[in-house]
Amino acid sequence: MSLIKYSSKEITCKIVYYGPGRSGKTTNLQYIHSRLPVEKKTEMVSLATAKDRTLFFDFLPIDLGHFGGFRTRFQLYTVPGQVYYDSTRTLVLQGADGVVFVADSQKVRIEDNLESFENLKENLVKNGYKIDEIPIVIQYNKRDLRDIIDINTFQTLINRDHYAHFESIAIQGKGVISTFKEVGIKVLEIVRMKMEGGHR
Ligand SMILES: Nc1nc2c(ncn2[C@@H]2O[C@H](COP(=O)(O)OP(=O)(O)OP(=O)(O)O)[C@@H](O)[C@H]2O)c(=O)[nH]1
Ligand SMILES: [Mg+2]
Repeated sequence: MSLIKYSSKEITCKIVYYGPGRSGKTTNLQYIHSRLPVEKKTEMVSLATAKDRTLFFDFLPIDLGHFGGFRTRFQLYTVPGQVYYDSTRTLVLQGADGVVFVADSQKVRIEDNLESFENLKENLVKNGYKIDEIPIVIQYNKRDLRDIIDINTFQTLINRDHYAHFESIAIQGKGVISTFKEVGIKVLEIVRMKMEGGHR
């Protein structure tokens, strides 16, 4: 849950990129990292296998400057998508303020996407969330490939709850920033409501 520190006027929010193995979660963070201005460049931490599969998580801290007089930071994480890392996914999801679900558009990956989206909901519940209280944004990635699922079909299969959705080609950076902005705005709206509600 977002950390609002009134004494030092700091806000920290956690955003988790979730989705099936190799859908492009790490690539999203790498692109965002590459676009950070020099003065805000931070280290991106990736705990990966030799084959570049995320083993535990990726972590990218971002300093957004000031928001309502508070120094605001986002912490971006990715989960490992491979099915057998479920306990790690549950752990990384803990305390998330927003989730980006990165789906792989290839037709052959449809089942993996559905399974991963169900797994996200299960793990949110395991962490004590109600599904409708956390912002979720869906990203349909790898739109550059052949044999991809058309967006309407995708929407019917995965996005029955009408979350905001974006098409992307993360390796080219397309759609990455718009996805991030959307989840960021939603997360900050909740922070603002909390602050106005005087939850301290
Ligand atoms: N063609 C294409 N390839 C992509 C795109 N986005 C990512 N990739 C490639 O897909 C592969 C997997 O990307 P990652 O970002 O490592 O995937 P991940 O979701 O972090 O995978 P795990 O860590 O195993 O869960 C890499 O080879 C990427 O370069 C895209 O939009 N189009
Ligand atoms: Mg990864």
